[in-house]
Formats: sequence, C-alpha cells, structure tokens
Amino acid sequence: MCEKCKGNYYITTPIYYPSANLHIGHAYCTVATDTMARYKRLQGYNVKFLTGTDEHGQKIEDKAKEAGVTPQQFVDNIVLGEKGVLDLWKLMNISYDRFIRTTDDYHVAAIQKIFKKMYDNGDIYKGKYVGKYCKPCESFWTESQLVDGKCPDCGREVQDAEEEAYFFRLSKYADRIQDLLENTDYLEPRSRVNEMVNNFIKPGLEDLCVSRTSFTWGVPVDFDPGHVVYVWIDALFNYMTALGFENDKYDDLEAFWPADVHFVGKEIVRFHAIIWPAMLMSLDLPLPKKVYGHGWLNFNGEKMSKSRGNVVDPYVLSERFGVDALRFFLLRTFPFGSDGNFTNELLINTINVDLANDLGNLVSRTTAMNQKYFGGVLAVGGESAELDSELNALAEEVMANYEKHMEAFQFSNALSEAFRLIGRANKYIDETAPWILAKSDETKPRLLTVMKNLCECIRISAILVSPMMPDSAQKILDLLGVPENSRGWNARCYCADSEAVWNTSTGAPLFPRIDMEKELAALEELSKPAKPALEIEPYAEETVDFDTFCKSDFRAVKVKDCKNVKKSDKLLQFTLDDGTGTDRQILSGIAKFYKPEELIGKTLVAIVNLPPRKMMGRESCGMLLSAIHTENGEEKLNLIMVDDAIPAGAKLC
Ligand code: ME8
Repeated sequence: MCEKCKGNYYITTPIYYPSANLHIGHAYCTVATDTMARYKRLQGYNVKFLTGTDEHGQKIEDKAKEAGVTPQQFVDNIVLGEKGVLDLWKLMNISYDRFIRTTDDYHVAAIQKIFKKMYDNGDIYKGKYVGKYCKPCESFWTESQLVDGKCPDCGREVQDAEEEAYFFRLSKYADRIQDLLENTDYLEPRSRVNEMVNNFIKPGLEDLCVSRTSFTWGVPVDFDPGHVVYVWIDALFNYMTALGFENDKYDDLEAFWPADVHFVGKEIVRFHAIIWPAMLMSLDLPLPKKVYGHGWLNFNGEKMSKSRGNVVDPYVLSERFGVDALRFFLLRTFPFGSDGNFTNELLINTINVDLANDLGNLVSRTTAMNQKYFGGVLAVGGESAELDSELNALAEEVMANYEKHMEAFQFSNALSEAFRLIGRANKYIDETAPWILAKSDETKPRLLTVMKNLCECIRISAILVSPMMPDSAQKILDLLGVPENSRGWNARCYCADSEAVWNTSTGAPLFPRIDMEKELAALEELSKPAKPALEIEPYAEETVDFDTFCKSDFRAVKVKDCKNVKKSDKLLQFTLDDGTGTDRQILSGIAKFYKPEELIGKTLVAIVNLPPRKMMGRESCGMLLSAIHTENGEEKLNLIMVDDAIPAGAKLC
C-alpha cells in the first residue's frame, strides 16, 4: 500500500499554563500525544500535532506582579527561557508540528473576530455577572455547582464576583450537547460521559460568563474597551486558529479541521465536552471527532505538584533514567483513561524488568550470538521448524492486537502486546538453545533460521515500541542493520525464511539495570529540600545591657608569631603585640581554617579582658574575633582582620 495515501490526522494536547514549571504529570499527556502522532506517521498519515501555551488570565497577571515583571516577560521566560516549556519538549523528544502561544498576534486578532461573530449572531450578549469565581482555576461557578461551598474542580475557596460582563448562550445548546455526548463517540472514555451529563447538563446548563473587567491580561474585547475575553474561549479556539481560522498566518484549516482527537486531562473535560462544542455549534463549525479525557498521575498517592521537588522534575528524571525509559514507563504503566500512582519503585522496576531484562537482554543476546556464530552476517539459507510458525503466528496476532489498542489510545495494552512477543522470543532462545546448535556443522542451518527468527521478532518489536521510544527503537534497528524501508508500519509482515538476510552488529547495553536500593536512596536525597547554600547562626534572644557590653575591651593586635600546638589539630598559638610592650599569648581553635604562616604580620581584633585560661597546658589571655557561617553544609571561619595602619593596642568601640 502506498504510504502517502492514508490521509490527514490532526491531534492536539492541552495548551499549558506557563504559570509554573511543568512536572512529570504535565509531560504525561504530551508524551501520549507524541506517541499517537508518531504511530499515525508510521502508518503513513500526514500528521499535524499541535501543542502550545495558554498565556492569558488573572493567574498569570498576578504571578507576573509578584515576580516584578510584565506578564509578557513572565510568560516569555517560562516558555522560551532555559529549561522552559520549549526546552522541555525538546528534551522529551516531542515531535510537535506546530506550537501556538495564545499571545501570538494572529491568535489575539482571530479571537477578537470570533468573539464579535458570536456577539453579532446573538449568542454573546451583555449582562451582569453575579456568582462565584475560583481564581486558581479561572472558572466561574454558580452557587449550585459548588461542592461544600468550594470550587468543584480544585476544592479551594471561591470568591463572590459581580460585574458587568458578556455571556455566551450555553443554555441554548444543552440538548444538542447532551445528544452529542450520549449518542456519539465524541467523548471517551465513556465513563466521562455520565460525569458530564449528570453533574453539569442535567442540573441545567446556565449561560457562561465570557468576559472580565477586573484585570487586563487577556484578549481585549475590541468593541467594548475594559473587557477582556474569558481565558477559556481564548484557549479553546487555539485548536483552530493554529490552522488558520480567522487569520492568514496558516492555511491548514481545510486539510486538518475537524481534529481527529483532542487529548485532555480529566479536569478539563468539561470545557472540551460542553463549552467547546457549544461554541462551534454557535459558529456552525464542524466538531472535533473526539475528545479523550485521560487520568491524572499522583505521586506516592498524593497530588503531583512542582513543590514535591526534583523527584517529579522531568529534567532530573530524564537525566537519571533516560528520556525513552521515562516515556516508556509513563505509557506502559498507567492505563491512559484512569488515574495512576507514580512511585520511584515502580519506575525502576519497570525499567529493570521490561527494558533491561526483557527487551535489552533479547537484543544483546541475539546480536552477541549472531556475532559469535556468524560474524554478524546471516546469509541466505537455513532450516525451519514447527516452533518458528508458532512464533510467526504470535507476531501476527500481537501486531493486530497492538493496532486495535493503539486506535483506542490504550498504550499500556499495546505495549503489553509488544512485550508478549519479546517474552516469547526470549523463551524461544531457551527452547532452541542456539549454543548447542552451534556445536555441530549439521545443525548450523537450523541455527541460522533460529537467529533470523530472533532478529525478525526484534525488528517487529522495535517498530511497535518506536512511537513510545523513538531513539531506542532506531538504535535497535541500527544494530540489526534494518534498511529504512523495512522500519515502517507497512513492513511489519513477518519474514524469517531462507531468503532473509541480516547484517547485525553489537553495542553497549541499551537499558542498563538499575540498582534499586542505591537509586532509591539517591532519589530520596534529591527529594529533600535543598540545604540553603548559606546559613548564619541564629541571633541571640537574650539581650545584653549596654554597660555590660561596654566592659568588653576590644583591641587591635598584631601577629608577631603563630604556630601549631603539638598534639592538637585544633589549636593555634599566637604571640601578639598588643601595644603594651609585653607580648600577649592567645590560643585559638582555628587550625583547620588557617596555616600559621598565613597569619604572621596581620592585624586582628582581640577581646583582652577575659580571665586567662589554660588550654593544653598553655595560658591563653583573651580571644580573637572571627566571623562564622555555614556554606553548603560546611562550617566556615574568617578571622576579623583590620587595616594594618591601625596601631597595635588601638581600642575598638
Ligand atoms: O489545563 N497528571 O493547562 P495546565 C496528568 N491551559 N495530567 C496532568 C497532571 C497530572 N498530575 N497535572 C496536569 C490547562 N496535568 C489549560 C488547558 S486547553 C485549551 C487549555 C495535565 O497547564 C492537565 O490535566 O493546567 C492538562 O490536561 C494539562 O496537564 C495542562 O494543564
């Protein structure tokens, strides 16, 4: 079949709020979308994969104010800055085709036109908003929608809100939306349909407040200064403006709209399943074919957030485990439609079991045996056996099941299928025992076919895992010497007969085993809040009265001699000129901070009216003043040195 004739495929991720750094939970959806986009490309579709950032709203305006920068500077920094959103997607190997920022001029102008169109057709009207507003979620709620008086999405406090505002006639579309949700495949998984219908539609859909006047960081309503467009209207239409809707920047609307699927997190299904189709209906536009609401990843049973520190930082995790292993873990472990619990044990275990033991081992054993028995070249010839057809049949079955699961966005099931083949191939090695076949020339033809079957199983497995682990899959195919035209979806038919030839090589292990205990300890260390780089002694709570303080006699002293004290690794013995004409001896426990010769000739500060005391049998008359602090956990000390122009004996006060 011609790879070019499959048609167009448009897939999107939610556009991210650049209000904080992204954690691994955020990366989950984008990795899943990337996997789907790669899978569709592999099948020969002309894919458009859109992602981007949702940059308006009060939350951003507030955060920028806190940071002392303009909102634009604030979002620019998080989107474009070092380790920002763009850097993260590069690191995670996200193959998006287009990146939209809602602050892009073309998008802003398009939103103004869209808002005006809905105003002109009567679906947007001016009224007065009285209700509740959840600032963190940027959502308006009616009293009846609140749960225990709090935001039904995030459970936080809501504020009273009353202002002149524009409204969208959402209520008008209630029946059509209910029909869409209940009688089509628009929203998946199906469990989310009941949630939408029972929680939002059945209690009665009210008109939606779609403008704000209490802040300015948004798309201005151009025909009514002072109003900015509600951030969700601005955000949802990104899916179309990024294709050229109401703008000349792009020209892909006809080819790619309606979208094949919007992947979104479960908490924003409401916006995509109710508000989005209603607005499209208002403008008489085709609806996206599907919205898929994925589950949430928790961390150790609790809500994931950046405040959990490094252990949820995709940069840290990728650096420690590798990008492909991390991508693989996310998709292999958690069924896409349900919530999942991310733990470090699970992550390490998945890498060790699936990648190091099963896939990695299969590749390294096979390529090592090819090398050893055939110098890496599997030539024409061989001898088949019954067992081979079993492997062949399993491979065919796995490929069919894999496709079925991928079409349903069930990445973990799709990977389970791939690993069924990988597991079977490992068992095939034990059953065929190539090391025994290699002992005699008579069994060499059989050995040749065994190795061809193994290579073929690996080739197919690599194609199947390539959407999830693009780099590793290519490395495996490189090791097997698979030509470019045998790496695609259309080359997935099983072929290990006598005509097949292979030219393989060996390489370093693809997925080194991780020492669970050591790694957990290292991660534990990372999860501790970073020690402040600089610590100072707590201030004394007790006060000292002025007269007492004035009794302390501080003098400038010059170091005439300084030496280590025998049998002490702490003490330095100072001979000091204190201006009296008689040398003063002071012992100080600072040997770990200074070499004696460094100090000779320096002018220091001593308190000289302390009672003399004996240290290591020597008398110390006073104390030298120093400054102490802790830096990166290490104690630091600096003697107080004053200008050498100050004469010995000068009083300090
Ligand atoms: O919602 N597990 O942006 P956002 C799984 N701007 N997914 C998670 C997650 C977790 N722990 N934490 C966040 C927005 N997400 C809007 C979208 S679209 C027109 C506008 C997911 O940055 C979350 O479910 O708050 C959402 O799908 C995505 O990250 C972006 O979240």
